[in-house]
Amino acid sequence: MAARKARRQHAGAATLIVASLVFRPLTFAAPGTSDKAKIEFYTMDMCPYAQRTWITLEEKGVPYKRTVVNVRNSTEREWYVKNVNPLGKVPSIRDLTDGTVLYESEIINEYLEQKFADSGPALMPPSAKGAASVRLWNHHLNNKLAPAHFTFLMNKNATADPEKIQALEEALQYYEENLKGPFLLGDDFTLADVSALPFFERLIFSCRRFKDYEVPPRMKRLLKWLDTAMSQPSFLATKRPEDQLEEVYQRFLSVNYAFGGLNRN
Ligand SMILES: N[C@@H](CCC(=O)N[C@@H](CS)C(=O)NCC(=O)O)C(=O)O
Ligand SMILES: *[C@@H]1O[C@H](CO)[C@@H](O)[C@H](O)[C@H]1NC(C)=O
Ligand SMILES: *[C@@H]1O[C@H](CO)[C@@H](O)[C@H](O)[C@H]1NC(C)=O
Repeated sequence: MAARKARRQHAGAATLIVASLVFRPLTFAAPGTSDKAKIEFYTMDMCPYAQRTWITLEEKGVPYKRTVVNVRNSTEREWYVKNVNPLGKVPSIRDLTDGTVLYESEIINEYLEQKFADSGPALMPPSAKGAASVRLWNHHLNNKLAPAHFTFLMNKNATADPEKIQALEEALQYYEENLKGPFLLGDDFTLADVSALPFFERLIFSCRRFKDYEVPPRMKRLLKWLDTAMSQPSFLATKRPEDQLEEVYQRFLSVNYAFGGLNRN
């Protein structure tokens, strides 16, 4: 990690200029979009954060073009860090209508929601309370559920599994107790549902496949919400193939990947 950072810092300006001249990442026209794209969407196919933005673009019906970035390739990474996201992560967007460049999935999604307020359904409640509630759901997801899932999944000490499951179920119970139904905030599908779906997709798949674990049947409200939210066409359009999820998690498990190093992405 430190070595990679040092290498990045020592990459000279000349290298960066050359890289930015010679390298243009592959772009794909998304189905139904054309050269009228309003948003350039920088993504990696298996990234759950990028999938949040993908779902939002589908919901809003904004014409976009998809650019796949391989941040693990140093040439691509240097180009991307210099020209798009200084943090070197996906997702990012470039608003082709005015040149605005943004990163961080939740910030991007709120931007798309406001910028394209007249397009597609509203994904943020109009009240201050409702908007705060979306952000609180996301906070719980990022800080409790996602780390609890990953810690359980990566744990290889069977004696410790019960305590990992307990932490995971505490995080799941929060959904069971607080979701309004049919969606997290009530009648409307919001950015809280959008942020959560890619993570639940991975949680359900990976716990079943690698830990022989299912979301407990007693969490009836949670299971009902999952059933409803996962039928949303925007989610179905972005759903990841199970063989590819399997490959990603096999790779994480084989290198003891620790979710951004310190459970912080
Ligand atoms: N907080 C960020 C997290 C994004 C993130 O961690 N993306 C991962 C892929 S799933 C990434 O680009 N990692 C590359 C790296 O950290 O070098 C968000 O919400 O957008
Ligand atoms: C990294 O990306 C560049 C530009 O697309 C490509 O030419 C090169 O072969 C890639 N390197 C690796 C190791 O994949
Ligand atoms: C495995 O987990 C148990 C329960 O947390 C703990 O007491 C034990 O020290 C762990 N063993 C190893 C090898 O880490």
